[in-house]
Amino acid sequence: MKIAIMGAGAVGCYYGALLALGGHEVTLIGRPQHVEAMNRDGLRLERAGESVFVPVQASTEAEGALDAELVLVCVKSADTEEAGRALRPVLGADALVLSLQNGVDNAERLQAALGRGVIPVVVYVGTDMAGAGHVRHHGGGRLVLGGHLALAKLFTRAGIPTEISSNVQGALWSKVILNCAYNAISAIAQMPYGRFADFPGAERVLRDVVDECLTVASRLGVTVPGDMHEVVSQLAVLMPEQRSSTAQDLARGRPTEIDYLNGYVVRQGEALSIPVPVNRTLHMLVKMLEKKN
Ligand code: KPL
Repeated sequence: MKIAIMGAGAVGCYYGALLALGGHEVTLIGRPQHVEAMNRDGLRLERAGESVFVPVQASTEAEGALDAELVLVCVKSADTEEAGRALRPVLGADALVLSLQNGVDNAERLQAALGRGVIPVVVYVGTDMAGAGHVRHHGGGRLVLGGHLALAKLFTRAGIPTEISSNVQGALWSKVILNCAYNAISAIAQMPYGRFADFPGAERVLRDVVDECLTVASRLGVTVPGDMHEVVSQLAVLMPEQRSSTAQDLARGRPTEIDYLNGYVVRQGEALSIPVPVNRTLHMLVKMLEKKN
């Protein structure tokens, strides 16, 4: 299948590599530095101590998605509308568009910018970019999506464990709660998840973040599946070497997605008059560090 991936960051490159290894014709659309490297050498995937160069196409332009049957949008949350506007004139009538992004409302925002339906996909993967066109995997990789059995099969066949959920909104909240718990702390401390547990008080802070988020979600009528305290403590076991995408963005002097993570929960909490002091503090500290950069 012809697949285009908008956003050649760590998430886009990781899934792009697996889909290309699974026999699909993959085009990654991203920044010139990554595009040049991928067109020259292929996309380098490092995982489980092995490194492979995967042949892919790469482009800096949305036109790279021409004729694509499937489009995975993996851009940062702040770039969702721009990606939608760029893709709109390019996509064929039958192209399926998926949002694989952090945050709760990207699929809706993308849908509005594109003028067509978008399937939200929840992504659980620990990755980073080790260099131009070079992605490293640190754990996880599971996707959760609503409905689409054929898509779930396509991903699973490419070695991407995929679950179907009848409660995608709950699944999106479950993921944003993980992000609220880990992203800011990992960014402020520039620390991998496996080291959180050593710090006295960290467990309590994580618990408070989760409780605040769950209160907001529940007042919005969202049922978050599973025991979120357990899910949060398991992430450090699943991805001990991972630093959050927020930590990676800050380290590179880039804007973070924090307004769509803890910042989103703070805005919802304010609108509902629910106190969210821990999320507010984490959000503010990351904004301060962003300004300092
Ligand atoms: O989504 C992530 C992120 O860093 O943004 C997790 C799953 C927390 C992995 O780092």
